[in-house]
Amino acid sequence: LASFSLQEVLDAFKLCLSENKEVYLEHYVSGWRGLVKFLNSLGSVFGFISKDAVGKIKILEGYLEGDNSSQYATVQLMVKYELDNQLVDLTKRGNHPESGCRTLLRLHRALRWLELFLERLRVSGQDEKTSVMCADAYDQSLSQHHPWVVRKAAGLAFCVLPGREAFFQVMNVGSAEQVVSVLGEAVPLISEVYQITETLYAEQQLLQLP
Ligand code: 1Q0
Repeated sequence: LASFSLQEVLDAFKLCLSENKEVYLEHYVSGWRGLVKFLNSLGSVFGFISKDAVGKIKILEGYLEGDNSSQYATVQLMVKYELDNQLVDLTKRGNHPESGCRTLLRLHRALRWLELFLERLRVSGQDEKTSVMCADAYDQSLSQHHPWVVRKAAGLAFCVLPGREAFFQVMNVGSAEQVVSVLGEAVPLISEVYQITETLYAEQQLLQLP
């Protein structure tokens, strides 16, 4: 099993955007696969998070490999296809609890957390705690979509995150300076992918999908 590399995740998110700023689902999913690898290397405390992410990745992979795969080439195509064919539960859970739209929305919300967390890491000083950076990013983003019990469990998991130095080592890109420089490249990329998806979902009023 190949070990995690931040560069690999960065490459996947780079490949995500087409020339006319559409988001390729294949590379989006592959970026998440890389992130899950990272999460798994942090230990079993993160298992409940990793399990949920893997479940969602698998759902999207299913569409990518399924009979209608051409309709899932980009997020833009997926949204149009699923809406045009009434494949999305819009107001309450019903016949389509695993639509591509609602599944991607969960990862999309998590991508905002990632953007905030990586930016905090990038500008952090040597003595700053990853657990605090992670919790702050979570409180500003994903936590709003989670019930109390999930927020509680997430908070407990953050406490056992490795320190900044060990964290940088697991990223596997070299010295702290190199990590900071790769993060400087990664954050704007992730941010752009996030913004494009956010705008699309807002236009289609999909930001609250059950
Ligand atoms: C490094 C620490 C990682 C912390 C991840 C923060 C997210 C915490 C989320 C905890 C919730 C997970 C439990 C399940 C929640 C679901 O209810 C929820 C909604 O789905 P549904 O189907 O019930 O409506 N699911 C989600 O909100 C999706 C959560 C996905 C989280 C995916 C996190 C992947 C982790 C990546 C590690 C990134 C490490 C960053 C540094 C690496 C350098 C690039």
